[in-house]
Amino acid sequence: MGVPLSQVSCSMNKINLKTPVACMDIDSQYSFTPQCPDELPVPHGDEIVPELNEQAKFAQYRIGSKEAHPVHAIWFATPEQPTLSKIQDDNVDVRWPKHCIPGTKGFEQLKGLPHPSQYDFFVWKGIEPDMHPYGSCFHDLNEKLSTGIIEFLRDKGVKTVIVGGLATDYCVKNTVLQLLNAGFETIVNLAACRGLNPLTTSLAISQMKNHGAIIIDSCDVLNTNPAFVKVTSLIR
Ligand code: VGL
Repeated sequence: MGVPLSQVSCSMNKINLKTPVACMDIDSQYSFTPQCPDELPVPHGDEIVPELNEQAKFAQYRIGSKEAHPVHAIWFATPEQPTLSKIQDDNVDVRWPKHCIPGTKGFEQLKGLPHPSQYDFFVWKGIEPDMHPYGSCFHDLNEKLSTGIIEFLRDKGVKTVIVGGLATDYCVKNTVLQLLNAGFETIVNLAACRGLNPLTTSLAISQMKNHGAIIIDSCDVLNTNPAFVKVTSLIR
């Protein structure tokens, strides 16, 4: 994460809690950690688990997402067409190293998180070779094909979502913007996120904030806010 936590202002006084609350663990997979150095290692990406589990204590519903990319995706970077070079197609934008291929270590959920089957709602995305979405709420870049997250949250009457995961500057940012656009009060827990690149992470935090996200340094701030109560449940 590129921005010292102390530089990010916490605006908890703006939170107007309307229960129920959901939390989200976005793409918390080994491909985005230093444990998979040839994939998309996010510095300290493997350190978010305790904070993801902590924020889940404030949520009635826990949602997860994983990237699940095929071995023959069209957007894989090559020596000739490196990472971040542009690719022209309807549902891809830039090239990336291979990552999150089912059956590999990188696809696995970080140790200490629940098994996908234990979540209240879970999404696998990017399974088509020519589709690489970022936000977890839509399968396509044009945001037409819902993954069902928004509908699930609305069905349960959720108004507030606490978000963490990897990476702050890509999938977390896009998911947060989608949730805000759908009308949810969205809290980004920085201690539960890490970014790929310091500059894009800092820009992502500003962008999320400008769109109305509430940025918090960690769950400590929820502990001291009487509007938030811890809930107990089997997977927390
Ligand atoms: C991500 C870049 C490429 C992410 C996924 O999960 O943030 N970033 N694929």
